[in-house]
Amino acid sequence: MSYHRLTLSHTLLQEQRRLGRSGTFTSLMNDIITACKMVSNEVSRGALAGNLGVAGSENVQGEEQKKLDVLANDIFLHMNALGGKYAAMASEELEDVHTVHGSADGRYLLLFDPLDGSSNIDVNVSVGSIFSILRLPEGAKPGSAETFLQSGVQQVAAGYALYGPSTMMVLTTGSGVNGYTLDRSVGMFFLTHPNMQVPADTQEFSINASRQRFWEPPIKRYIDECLSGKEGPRGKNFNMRWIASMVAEVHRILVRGGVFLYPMDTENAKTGGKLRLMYEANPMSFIIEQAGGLATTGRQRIMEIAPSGLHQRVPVILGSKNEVERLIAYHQE
Ligand code: P6P
Repeated sequence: MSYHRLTLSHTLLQEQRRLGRSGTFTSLMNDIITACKMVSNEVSRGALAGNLGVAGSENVQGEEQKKLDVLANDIFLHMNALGGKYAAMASEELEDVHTVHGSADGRYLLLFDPLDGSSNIDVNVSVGSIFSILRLPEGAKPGSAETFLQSGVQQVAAGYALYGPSTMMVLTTGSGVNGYTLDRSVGMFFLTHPNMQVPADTQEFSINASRQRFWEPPIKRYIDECLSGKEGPRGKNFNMRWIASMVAEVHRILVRGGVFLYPMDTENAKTGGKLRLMYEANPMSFIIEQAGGLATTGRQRIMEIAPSGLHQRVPVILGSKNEVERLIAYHQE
């Protein structure tokens, strides 16, 4: 019975009252919620809405854009500009910063990957949207990329929407992590996963094993030990998952533990890794850390990286605390 549950808007209002906030943050969060509901609707209609397939364009990453990449990006830009609370936005799909005109009092910056994992769209596998919110630095001129180059610890909030068998939103504002499920009959997200915690131990790892020949020694050692199972140094068997949709991997880890690895390797070292710092690694690291997990490059806490560019790529190892600590130790040896 949904009506016994708190809605996402209610929990935001509770937080606003608890912290004595003005309501600006609540209203900008509601715009993101609306954008995610709209993207969910388009994703779920898929072929019926003619939304599958490629858009015939490339994004700033040189990746072929799917129609839904472009549509999700437009929805995020439009819905989040209306509230006038953002000074500017940055998207995986846009090379430059998108200045929000008419937002004189915009004190926040929004970064997002509007549709992460979109290579899964045409084969009907879960995809998601990832977002991160920063404050516009005092006295900064909105619209310059430099205002976005803040380390992950500066994030005001981070979250994702997962368009899976059910549509969920997971959100942190720095006081833990809550998960909400969309009830399409009333068009509202209801609190279904309060205070999510990543189990400290796991028997499940996520890595793209086709890149094994490029792995650095610490990764090779860790994965080999997992694959050795009960008879090996870990004394237990492991299972592997790779969905190629970071949002789905992170959500599974939040629910039942695990470790996700997209490490630096000899092939991607020239670009610094695969995943993007500002709108993938940082928001996911904030969520994982707030849920008791860890997030590292193997050599550095992700949220302490001083960004050098809006689309900077970094290695990502995140999830169950004890497994990530083991991987950090292997990188230090
Ligand atoms: P690969 C999706 O493109 C993404 O950014 C993440 O969501 C996902 O974890 C990763 O890249 C998949 O990368 O190399 O396995 O296709």
